[in-house]
Amino acid sequence: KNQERTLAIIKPDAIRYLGDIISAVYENGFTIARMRMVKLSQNEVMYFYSEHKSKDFFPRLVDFMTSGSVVAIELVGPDAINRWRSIIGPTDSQKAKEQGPLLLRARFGTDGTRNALHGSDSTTSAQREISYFFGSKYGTNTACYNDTTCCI
Ligand code: YYY
Ligand code: MG
Repeated sequence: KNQERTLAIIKPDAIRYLGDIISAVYENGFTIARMRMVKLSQNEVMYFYSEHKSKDFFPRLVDFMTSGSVVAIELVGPDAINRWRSIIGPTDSQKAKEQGPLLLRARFGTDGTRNALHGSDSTTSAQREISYFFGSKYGTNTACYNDTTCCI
């Protein structure tokens, strides 16, 4: 009861820590519903992060997220959305290191871009992001950013 779903992403800089991250997921009482490894194209990343398209860090974010494979994980658990975000810590891994060495972005991330992990920030984002990676045909992300050939 009170079960909620959220979308976690293990980013390219943290793929080498896949095992430790999966352990942390279960140690914190989450269940994995679905999981998928994928190398995203630039257009796929631009679409996933389109809320940030006008930010100065956007090109850096797209470069980083296309620098290697990612693992998308559909997490299930009580208060999953907020709890996963509080376990990973603040966006900037340097800030996470100041807040506590056990935060996952402190353990596995480096800076404000290479921060190891993603977590949905609301039920609306969680639904959108889960369908993005796990929707029918893996292709519900049809409105890709400025490109129709990018659907995963
Ligand atoms: O939700 P969260 O990932 O914690 O941060 P957002 O503000 O949504 O930014 C998404 C993503 O963009 C962040 O995980 C890293 C990157 N980013 C960046 O490279 N530089 C910034 N100053 C802010 C965010
Ligand atoms: Mg965000």
